[in-house]
Amino acid sequence: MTTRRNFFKFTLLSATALMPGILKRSADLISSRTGSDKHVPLFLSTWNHGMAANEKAWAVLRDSGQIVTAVEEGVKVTEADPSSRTVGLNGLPDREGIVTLDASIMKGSGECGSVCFVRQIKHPITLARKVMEKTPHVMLAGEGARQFAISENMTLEEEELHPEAEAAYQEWLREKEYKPIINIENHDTIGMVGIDASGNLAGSCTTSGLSFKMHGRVGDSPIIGAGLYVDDEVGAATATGMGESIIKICGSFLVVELMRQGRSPDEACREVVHRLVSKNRKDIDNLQAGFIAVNKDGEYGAHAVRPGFNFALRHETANKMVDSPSHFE
Ligand code: SD4
Repeated sequence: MTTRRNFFKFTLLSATALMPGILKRSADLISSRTGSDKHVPLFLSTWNHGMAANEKAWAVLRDSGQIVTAVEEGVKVTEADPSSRTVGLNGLPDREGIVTLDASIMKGSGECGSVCFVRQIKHPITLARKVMEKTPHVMLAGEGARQFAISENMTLEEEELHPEAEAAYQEWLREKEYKPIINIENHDTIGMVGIDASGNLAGSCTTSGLSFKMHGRVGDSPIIGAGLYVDDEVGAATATGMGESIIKICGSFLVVELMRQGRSPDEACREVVHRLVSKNRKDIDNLQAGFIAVNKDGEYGAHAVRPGFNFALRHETANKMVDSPSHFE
């Protein structure tokens, strides 16, 4: 089990690694193999909102030693952010003007939980964790998820669109065109993967999904293996972008399985994006999707369909945004 000591064990390890000769030799070895350094603890989160989420996750891991709590608390920052139109209840609604949320959480041991098509819940990631820990199930949907939240004494929020979401919805109603927009505007899920100093992994993923989607539409984010997959023996991956394209290839599971076969996180993400492109030829001009991954050694990587995808990286010596490589230039 992860303990607070595990977090600090890392500091000792990094201090050792800072011995000049060792650092140089191991850095050369690693970069020739994968292009990414090894770091534990480490957090990766999709898009710019990942910076604040990683910061929170880092502090929670430091204070609690619990990697699963860290990835839950990290993405809760985004879920509660009033400026987010893509995560949480301030997100853009579906075609009926209703915000419906998807979220999942997974531990490297294989335990997982998720909720989809859920309304009025400020922190769907917490509800997903409750599904994982308090039910014999993996996934609860819609009204059933809401009823479970009530039974867990979670507060139901008023269904009132954020004024900016309301304005965007009114604008959309004028044309009622269902045409997903590439990148930032329409694809801004937060997916986070993390590893502690002992190699315990966890991941979380939460979203309001595609804006103006059909009522009842569920994306990849709450589907274990599509939007998120974690295995302590191998690594963890999460996805963002057009959920339909990610579901079709079991994207995050595939990233982890390719790492199991020996690919670096970078190589695995690249190969999965390649697969996604080849299986989604019909829609490829209108879609973006991206993956981030970490392996059990603390190497990380990412790849996207097209430029514009970035992710937040947090480890002992880095706290920054990184631009992902992409299939198309
Ligand atoms: C979905 N994958 O619902 C989500 C949307 C997304 O960044 O990732 N936005 O399809």
